[in-house]
Amino acid sequence: MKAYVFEKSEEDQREPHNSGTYVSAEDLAQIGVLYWQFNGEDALDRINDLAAERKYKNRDEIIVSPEAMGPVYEEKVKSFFAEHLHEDEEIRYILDGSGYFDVRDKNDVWIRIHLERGEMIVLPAGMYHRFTTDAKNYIKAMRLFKEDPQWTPINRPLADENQHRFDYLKTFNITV
Ligand code: KMT
Ligand code: NI
Repeated sequence: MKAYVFEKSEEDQREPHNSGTYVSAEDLAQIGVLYWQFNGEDALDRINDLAAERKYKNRDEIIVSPEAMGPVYEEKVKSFFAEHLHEDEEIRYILDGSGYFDVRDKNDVWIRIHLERGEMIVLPAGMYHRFTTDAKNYIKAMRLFKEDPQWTPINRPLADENQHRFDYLKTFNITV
């Protein structure tokens, strides 16, 4: 995992946009982002333990790549990159490939989190974020859910008035 302040530029969203200002896993935990690395033979057991502990009952797998998605790939990549939140956690385990999860910090600054195979992330309900593949254009991820898949994105600014947004801000002491 590598996390840093996203530097805005005219480059494609899949380029690194690395400002050189790095952010630690502890900093991410402060805004409610959880992170683990599960590699090796017992990776699946450890995911299963975490899923049991945190009551993630369902899961599926997704591949985001031009090969898997065909001509709609570019469109999909753009839609994942629209700033949004969910009313439930967003839980991802990277099975293969890599990609960027961008999250808003307490000052509404974009933090870019690069994840690779074996890494797992939980974004809290109500946190604004977006996703993109990186320049390799390939990620395979396990998506876990507390209940039935309920990951409808609610885009900004519509979600500004959402109760899950208010709850998130309150929990992490964020004033807007
Ligand atoms: C998301 O939430 O944007 C996605 O599910 C993208 C694929 S998971 C790496
Ligand atoms: Ni999302």
